[in-house]
Amino acid sequence: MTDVTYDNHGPRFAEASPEISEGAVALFGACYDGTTSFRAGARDGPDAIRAASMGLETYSPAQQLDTTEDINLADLGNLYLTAGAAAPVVDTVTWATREIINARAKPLLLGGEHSVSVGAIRAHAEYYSELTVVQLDAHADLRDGYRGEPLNHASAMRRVLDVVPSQRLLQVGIRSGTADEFEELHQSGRLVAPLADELEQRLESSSGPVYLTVDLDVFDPAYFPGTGTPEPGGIDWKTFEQLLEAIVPRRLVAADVVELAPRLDPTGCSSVLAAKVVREVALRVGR
Ligand SMILES: [Mn+2]
Repeated sequence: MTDVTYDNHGPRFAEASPEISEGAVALFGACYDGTTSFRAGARDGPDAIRAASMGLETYSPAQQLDTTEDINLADLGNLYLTAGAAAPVVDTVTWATREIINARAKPLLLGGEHSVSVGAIRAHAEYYSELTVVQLDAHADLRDGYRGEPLNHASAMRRVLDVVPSQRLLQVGIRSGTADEFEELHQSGRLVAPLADELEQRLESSSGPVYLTVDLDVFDPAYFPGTGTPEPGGIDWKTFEQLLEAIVPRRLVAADVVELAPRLDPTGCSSVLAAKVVREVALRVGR
């Protein structure tokens, strides 16, 4: 195990504390986009989310909770990561996630591209034998490697399936993939329509903790153009709120929010949407 160290000199999310405490939601950034195949820039996601949080209320009318009053929110900063290959980056994310779990806090990882989620999910799968992973995403991410690299943003859920059984992965809102990927999605029963009722029902048939991975490209590019691989036909804000509400808060132990590439949206609205997603997810994880 290598030392996990953070760059914590930059701004923090909203009014989050720099110190981790028991029961806190612990934000941490993984500024990595080394395997991006189309348009890079997700490495800038975590700091753009923090910058956009400054213009956002800390109160959520939907959940009637405030990040400064109703939960303990910590922001540890961005992990120091090696440049280049994904494997050492993902290992570092695993080590950092273990440290947060051991501190009895709840990890909330900010990406970065989707491969960083694999690191956090691996740590949770070690810790919880009955972990269910809920993936909100436009893409199946089931390629068994891509361009010779087994750890890739397009293989994120294939690598999750190395550590989580198929029936404990729910793939919500998927609308892009190969014929093979869709055949597998249908045959495995992992594909869930982006409807709150359906997600709620599917979660009721399992027990145990839930890890939520939000690839922001699940949103329609009309609302969220600032991402590397946009895909028309996505969800809107209201649907996201309802999907989040379908996850019982006491089961939700951790989450990640990935794939904001802020420079691809010069209006800055994608960063604001991402920051609002982080606020809502943090409140759901932390309550
Ligand atoms: Mn995606």
